[in-house]
Amino acid sequence: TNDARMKWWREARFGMFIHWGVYAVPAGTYKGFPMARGGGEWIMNRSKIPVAEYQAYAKQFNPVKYNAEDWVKMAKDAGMKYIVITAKHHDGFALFNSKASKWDITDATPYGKDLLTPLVAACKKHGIKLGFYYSQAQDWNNPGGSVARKEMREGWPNPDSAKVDAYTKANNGHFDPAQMTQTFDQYIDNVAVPQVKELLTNYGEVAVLWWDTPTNMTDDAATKLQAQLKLQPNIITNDRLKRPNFQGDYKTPEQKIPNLSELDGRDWETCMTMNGTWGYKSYDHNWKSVSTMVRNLVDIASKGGNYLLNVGPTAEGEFPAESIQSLKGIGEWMKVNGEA
Ligand code: JFZ
Repeated sequence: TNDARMKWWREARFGMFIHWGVYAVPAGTYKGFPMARGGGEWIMNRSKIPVAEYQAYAKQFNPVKYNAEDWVKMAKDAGMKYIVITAKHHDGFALFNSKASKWDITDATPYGKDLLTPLVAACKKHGIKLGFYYSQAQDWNNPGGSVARKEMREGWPNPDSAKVDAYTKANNGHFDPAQMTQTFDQYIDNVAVPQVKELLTNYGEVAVLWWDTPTNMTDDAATKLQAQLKLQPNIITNDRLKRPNFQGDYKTPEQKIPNLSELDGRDWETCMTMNGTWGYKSYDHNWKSVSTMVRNLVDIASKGGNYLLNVGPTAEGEFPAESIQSLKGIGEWMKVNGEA
């Protein structure tokens, strides 16, 4: 039953979100200009970086310091019970070896090795559940993927911004002709569905499928994606595949903790950043204190929700030092006050 499937998740209370990808290379700065606001993972869209130029960043994505077991231990020591990692974010880059696209870790980077495989092994070893975030609709590099219409504003500098804005308006958010050599339906059939199939086939048990931003999503495409979930009978999904017809198993208030009056009996998970960005930004020092994060966790747990707290690793494969410190601090509180 639903209750049996949801049992571990309802008891978990606390998980780690990981936003990791090629955007960790520019780390929030394009052509010398830092993004004025917004997550570092959005830099390609915000600054309208051409496809070829953005893909060149992958040549510098070489996370030789990545140690999946260290990451899992840090999560576990903080009291977290599960991890959700961006298998593919809106930039379309797959952290895994995908046959459906060459815009992946094995074909596009000097590192050349699947990044999910060691994480799967480490999670299994330490009893941590692992889920995959997959940007099903937005994909700024694989042709046919949708592109949220974000206008260029002050703070996302691009010398051609007026021209780029006009083009973007005329082309449903796309800012490079290379993004439009396939239709959205072709993207769904040729990239999204095969990649979701890969994720649900090649990595053992997948605890969560975390969809995001259903830009231009159709019921038809959502139905095709949802059908893949049969590959993992116990998988749990969030509510971002497509609204309103695909509700998933739980709601995802973002960066906010609901009031008691807003709770409607559905399961929910609040995701939050430790600073102001999801993907690594070299200059974001707006870190939340350990006591703020502990208070958030207690507030959320007391209302029956889960807290998914984000870390944005660097292109070398390390957690920011401040995140490591905070995880330790939360772990110390948990040792005294948490349940085993
Ligand atoms: C999305 C992404 O665009 C973002 O990069 C990050 O991955 C985040 C976790 O999810 O951003 C959203 C999605 C939903 C809302 C706001 C931002 N929302 O429902 O308010």
